[in-house]
Amino acid sequence: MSDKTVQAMYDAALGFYGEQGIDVPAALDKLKSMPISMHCWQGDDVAGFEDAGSLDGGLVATGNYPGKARNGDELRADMDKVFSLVPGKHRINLHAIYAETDGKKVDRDELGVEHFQKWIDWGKERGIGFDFNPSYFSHPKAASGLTLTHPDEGIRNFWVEHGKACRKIGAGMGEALGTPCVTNVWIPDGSKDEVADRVGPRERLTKSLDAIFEEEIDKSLNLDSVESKLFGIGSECFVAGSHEYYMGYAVSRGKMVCLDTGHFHPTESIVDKISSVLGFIDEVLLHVSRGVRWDSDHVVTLTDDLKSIAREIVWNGFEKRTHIGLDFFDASINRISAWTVGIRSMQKALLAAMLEPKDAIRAAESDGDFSRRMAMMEDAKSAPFGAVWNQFCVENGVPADGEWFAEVQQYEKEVLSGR
Ligand code: RNT
Ligand code: ZN
Repeated sequence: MSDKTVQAMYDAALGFYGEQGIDVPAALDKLKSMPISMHCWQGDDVAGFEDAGSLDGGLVATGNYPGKARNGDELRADMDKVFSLVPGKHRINLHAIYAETDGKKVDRDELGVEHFQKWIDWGKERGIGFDFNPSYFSHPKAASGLTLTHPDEGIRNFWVEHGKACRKIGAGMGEALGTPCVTNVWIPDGSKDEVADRVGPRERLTKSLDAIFEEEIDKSLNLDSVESKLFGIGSECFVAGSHEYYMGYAVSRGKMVCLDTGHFHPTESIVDKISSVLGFIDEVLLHVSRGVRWDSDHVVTLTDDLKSIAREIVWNGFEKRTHIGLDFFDASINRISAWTVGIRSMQKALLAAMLEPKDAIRAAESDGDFSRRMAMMEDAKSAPFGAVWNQFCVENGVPADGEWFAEVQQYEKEVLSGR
């Protein structure tokens, strides 16, 4: 689509939204101020740089599309490519297994911010913020599937030290980049089959977490978050870090919860959870994913569920209290394309929500006129937000819909095919 067509469609859309009293430029300003935290692990199927062997912890990346990043430089180049295809300024979400140690073996309990210097330098140049995650998987000491709940104190302590090290790394990144780093704890700990003791593992988890969080860290540098899960591959019958567990933990300790869209019952959406948890904790982290029949971590697309999540954030003014991160890993398609679709879809969902006639729909609701509410909600679904989106892309110097994929193909030909 030519820039001229984009402009003509935008002008028509301005008329459409203007008639409803919706301020489109204000929506675009707001959208521009909302970073999406781009997860590094889509770039290499959660492999990391440790040479740790195969992925575990119940995480599964299926497919073997060629061209995956093999080191930090390649991963950063791929992420730069994505940044050139998505409007606005975003963040990067790193896992501890993406440390760069110059060929030296540095175990996870010994990692420091210096092992992320290349990432930090790169982030500084781009003026972006980072988020971080301890990696409690793909390691000999996690081979049993247990980490912070492990009955062996030595192993548990190793993972506690890893957690402490990661918060310090998070704070170092926050300091270097001038924006707090959200450090999110997710552990795989659970059991494939029925357990005889559900209390012991949770008591050990609480002790481990309390030890990890013992040191106070300035919230302007690092923010702690804990991520629950209903079940995983290999932990079908029991997961120690359930939603209720972490909800209680977060409320009692002043931490954030991470709501991963794939971590609940397959038909359960996180839509209702956002306003529920924000009634009791200050901020929430989202891991936006797309579970298909299970926590399959498909690429995020513009589904009704995604639109409802965006509406919850935007209609309630939760933009500053919600940290939006993506969490998916599809190895069956071009990875640059996967990331680009995920980020653009998330942004489109936010934009669509901003352009909906929220006040008029809420007025229908408070009048008790549910026919009018439904009529307005349905009509809003075919409003021309796509025209506004394309203008936003052009204004921000990135390709509009229908244009960006050719650039991915070109990059695949020139860069990825040589790997
Ligand atoms: C696993 C969690 C976790 C991971 C990443 C790699 O089920 O969703 O967030 O996907 O940390
Ligand atoms: Zn997640």
